[in-house]
Amino acid sequence: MADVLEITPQAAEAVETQQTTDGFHLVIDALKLNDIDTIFGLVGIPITDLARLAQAEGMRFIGFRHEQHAGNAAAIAGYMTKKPGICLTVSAPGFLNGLTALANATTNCFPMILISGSSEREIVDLQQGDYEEMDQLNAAKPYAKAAYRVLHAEDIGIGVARAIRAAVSGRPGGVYLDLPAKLLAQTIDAVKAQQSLIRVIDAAPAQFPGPESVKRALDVLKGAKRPLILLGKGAAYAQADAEIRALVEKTGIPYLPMSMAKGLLPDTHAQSASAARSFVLAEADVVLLIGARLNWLLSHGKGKTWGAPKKFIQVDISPTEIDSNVAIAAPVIGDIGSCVTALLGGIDANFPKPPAEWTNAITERKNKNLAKMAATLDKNPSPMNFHSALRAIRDVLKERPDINVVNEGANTLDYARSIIDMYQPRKRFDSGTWGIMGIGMGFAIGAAVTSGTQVVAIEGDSAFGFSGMELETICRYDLPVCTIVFNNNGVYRGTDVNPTGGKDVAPTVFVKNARYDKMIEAFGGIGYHATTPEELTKALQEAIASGKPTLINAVIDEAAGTESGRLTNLNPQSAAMKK
Ligand code: ADP
Ligand code: TZD
Repeated sequence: MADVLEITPQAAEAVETQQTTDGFHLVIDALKLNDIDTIFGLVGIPITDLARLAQAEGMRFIGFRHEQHAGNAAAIAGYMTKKPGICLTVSAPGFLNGLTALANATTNCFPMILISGSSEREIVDLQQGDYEEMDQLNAAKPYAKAAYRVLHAEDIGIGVARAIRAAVSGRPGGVYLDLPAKLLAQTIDAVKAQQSLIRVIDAAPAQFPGPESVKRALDVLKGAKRPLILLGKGAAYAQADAEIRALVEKTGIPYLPMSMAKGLLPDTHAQSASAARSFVLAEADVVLLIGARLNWLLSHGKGKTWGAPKKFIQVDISPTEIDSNVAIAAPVIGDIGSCVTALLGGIDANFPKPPAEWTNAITERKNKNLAKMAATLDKNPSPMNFHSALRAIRDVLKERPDINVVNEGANTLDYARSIIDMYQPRKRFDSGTWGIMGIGMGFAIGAAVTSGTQVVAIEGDSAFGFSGMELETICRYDLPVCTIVFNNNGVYRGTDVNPTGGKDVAPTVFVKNARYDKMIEAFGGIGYHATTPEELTKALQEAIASGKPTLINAVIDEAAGTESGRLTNLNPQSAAMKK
């Protein structure tokens, strides 16, 4: 349902003065009408004027150095706000640079809209060789939740409305909107134009679960001897924080957060089973999945990780997610807020609590693992390793639970995920479903612009390299982003050698002892060089206190960590070569 606008005072004035408007203005009007206030992008033909106009009309335009990072910023803004983040690019190459971010958004269920200018249809379709010619609409389709093209100015309102609805309704995802250059320049009667715009009503409507599905789920849960709740980033996205907390606390069931669901309940919560992850996954007999998929990150719900056979209850908005990897005993289909509320309706004082035998076994395992981890974290090796560096960061961030944390790398990602506690929902943004490198600076900028608060990006040196040029963007907009580069001289580690003894270094090796801190100084930011946990602590405290663009070059032992971090099992050939 959408309402057609009443005639506005501007439109009334336009009638009197016989004004016309054009595609450029209508795109901006359509976005603004739907409360979209920020565009992330990179200008050029044919969208430079669109960006200028957006700014002139009071929107924020954040210009990037590469479209992929603008797209990632838009995607994370979408995840944080449940409103589609907007990325604007030029045609063909600009579009393709943005497409990686669009595909990543779709894969991660983040709502975003990639808007790209495109060349003349007549020339593209006859393949006559236009400037930046490409059939972008068809290129986008396999990687987007939906893709649309607008050919007539009077359809811009519909195009934008369809894109918004597609991005945020049901399972969120990336949407492509193709705007040919000719469309932007088209003129149209101003009154007709205003009347063609649509304000989208209830873009992501509540979807209530069937009562029988709720009863089935509660029955399975009641029969559990060793229940577990698994929270995914869908649960964080849903913004049903109080309901989810109530479900966990009323049932007393231990829970595990997936990485971006960390902080939905504070990681220090007594019921968190994070420190006994392998144990609970293997031993649980009933698992309630809330906004988490049984993909590779959860070993597809089977195999050694999952131990004995178990029953799954799955709460998800997408019906086709069910049974995608293993049989689901009790699917509950709907939006997480509605589903969790419905489940809570069936949980009263008589609802069986998980047996003490189960919760005590978890506590015992947790305490053992936490003590082991504390001993590792307490060590002070020289040079610093992942653990001692992360201990320093953990202790600073503990004091500022409001800080947004961006995290990518291999070892840097794996260790930070388990060592850095999160205390608030939607504060951790990482490589996600694909394990993609390159989200770092895009997510950091998106999070800083969206929240207006401090971001700390914890980056492997290889991971950082994918988006490092966006340091200029961070400095240009004076964003409170502190990037910490875990510098161990290479992809994974810096110790590999070329077995031939030839001049080229090994494929994983970078320039030794690089000074990433100097990079940010080139743009007026503040660089720090830290070789000990004490220096790292001091630098991070200063960086956060300054609220300025900062970068800490944290020197990590180049022999620390493992190849592929914890994904060594996905890299059997390399492991075999090293034996
Ligand atoms: P993680 O990587 O944290 O395990 P995934 O991205 O695999 O999480 O899973 C997120 C799931 O959440 C997806 O299956 C998606 O359909 C679902 N989802 C996203 N938003 C909602 C929502 N508002 N209500 C219900 N399910 C949702
Ligand atoms: N390219 C892209 C886009 N995504 C990827 N995941 C990879 C390449 C492969 N890859 C990983 O999976 S992790 C990684 C790469 C290149 C970088 C690891 O090195 P790092 O991290 O320096 O960032 P650590 O912490 O030193 O291990």
